[in-house]
Amino acid sequence: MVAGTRGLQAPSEGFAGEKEEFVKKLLFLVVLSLVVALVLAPPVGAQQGEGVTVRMEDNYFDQANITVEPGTTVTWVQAGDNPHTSTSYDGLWDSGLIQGGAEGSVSYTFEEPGTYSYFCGPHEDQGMVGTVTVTGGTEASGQQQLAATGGPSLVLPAALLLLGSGLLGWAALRRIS
Ligand SMILES: [Cu+2]
Repeated sequence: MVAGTRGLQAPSEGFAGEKEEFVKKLLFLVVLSLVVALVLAPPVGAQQGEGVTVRMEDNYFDQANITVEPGTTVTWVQAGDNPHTSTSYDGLWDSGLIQGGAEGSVSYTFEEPGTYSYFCGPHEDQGMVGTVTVTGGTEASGQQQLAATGGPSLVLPAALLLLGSGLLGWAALRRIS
């Protein structure tokens, strides 16, 4: 009698054990997809307040034409032997003459979208000029920013994966009980 009961229970216990293993794997998948979704989620405002440095070489700006996001602070640093300036054509900033070898610099924070041109006083006629283009202000650039941060294109599949895993886990639990 006792032996017979054990004989009946043994296989069913083994079967239940396999199902438990299956549910554990599903739960692992759910947790994994949750972690993936968190990792892929774009950090909000990561580009805000970023700084960019442009070096004043002899006789050129090392990054003569740059594109930045609104709120970016650009700093021009004297890196040459000749005296240089960074001077906005629109009068927005002017470093004044910075002697060669000096640690001089000038910074300007760009808030409004647009293209800003500047030059070096002594070397403008040698082509020591540059532009800072600030993105935004149009539909197209807004979409580009979304794509650049991974936006909804990565979050949506992650959410679907999470939902699918959850449904599978729920179905497995219903089968067991
Ligand atoms: Cu110069």
